[in-house]
Amino acid sequence: VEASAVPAQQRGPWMTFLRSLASSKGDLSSITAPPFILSGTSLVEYSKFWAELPDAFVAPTMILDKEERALAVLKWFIATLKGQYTSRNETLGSEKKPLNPFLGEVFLGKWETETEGTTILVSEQVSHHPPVTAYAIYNDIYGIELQGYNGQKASFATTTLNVRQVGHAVLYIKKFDEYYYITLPTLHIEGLFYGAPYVELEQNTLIQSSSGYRATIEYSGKGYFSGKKNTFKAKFYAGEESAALYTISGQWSGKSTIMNEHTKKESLFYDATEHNVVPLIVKPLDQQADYESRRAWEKVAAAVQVMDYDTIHVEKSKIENQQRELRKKEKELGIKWQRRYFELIEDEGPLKDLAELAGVEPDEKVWRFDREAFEHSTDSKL
Ligand code: CLR
Repeated sequence: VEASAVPAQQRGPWMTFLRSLASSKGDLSSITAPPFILSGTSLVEYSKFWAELPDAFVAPTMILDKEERALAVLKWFIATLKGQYTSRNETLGSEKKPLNPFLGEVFLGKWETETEGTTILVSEQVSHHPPVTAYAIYNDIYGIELQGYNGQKASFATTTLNVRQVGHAVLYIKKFDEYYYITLPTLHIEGLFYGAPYVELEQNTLIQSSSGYRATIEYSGKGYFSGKKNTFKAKFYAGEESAALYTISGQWSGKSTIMNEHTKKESLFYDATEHNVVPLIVKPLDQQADYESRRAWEKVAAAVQVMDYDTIHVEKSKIENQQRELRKKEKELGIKWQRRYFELIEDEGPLKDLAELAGVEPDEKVWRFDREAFEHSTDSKL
């Protein structure tokens, strides 16, 4: 028997939790987990992982050659994966169960760097059942903007939790009036049995540019492409051509190389170990609105820190009851919850065409950022 990371007193609850996962129907938010696996961070914060490397985020805007530019977009995307999928293991020791955002919960922040200036993040929980987070990240100096939304559909098989991501991201580069449609990988959680969960990516991501360039990224865990974890193999194509111009492969949490399929020359593509994330600047709690994530969850997060299950439960229930009251009121008044900075619209613009170009079923309705609404609110004073 392998050593378990589950604290001795929590082994019973942990087994109960695993069994509850097995019988849950796709909605991870409704499951109660033992305290040692909880994190005090809400899922609405996870949108920040798209731009914790502001230099990689704005880099494509400075490249005039469209092929090189599309490669820079691919590089930025690869660079985001380490933060997205391994940062909890690095900072908290294992993957954890994030707090389940409430409807209308908002997470705001900015990155300030010398070269890139200000990059802004607006993330909002736009749906509770099923959970959906929408976000916008933009840098006006360089004229680049990422918008997206995502939800998760889970299923459980023996000791693995499979998570399919719903939604997509769209990167827009103003100077070239260019869009990149990005699909999200499927993932699974390993190590559950031993109480040391971690994410493995599977299947693929597609990045389709309005310029015609297209990248497909295939993921695998340990032992498929090589004996290493977090590996990927990307193919980079021009237009409808079926022969790849480049093949990029390696570890997204480590080194990857790029091979020019024409010259067969190989060189370093990206080394994740050489780049440090830039911390997001978030307003102090006392200056945040009560619907801002860290302020709203302050007491729960503090209780998670000290694994005080009773307080976690009491404080969580307060938020849940408040939400129930709000929904009840809305029902009585026959009104709907107003999203703060995003709206659900019919997808008729360039994105629909891009999705079709990429060969993915376009979503009928998509969450789009209402920048004007954000800028007219006090929340925009970051
Ligand atoms: C959210 C969107 C981000 C990428 C991302 C990374 C990790 C994922 C998370 C998403 C969704 C929630 C998630 C998490 C890993 C574990 C966690 C699937 C997709 C689940 C809810 C936790 C299960 C509980 C066990 C760890 C015990 O861009």
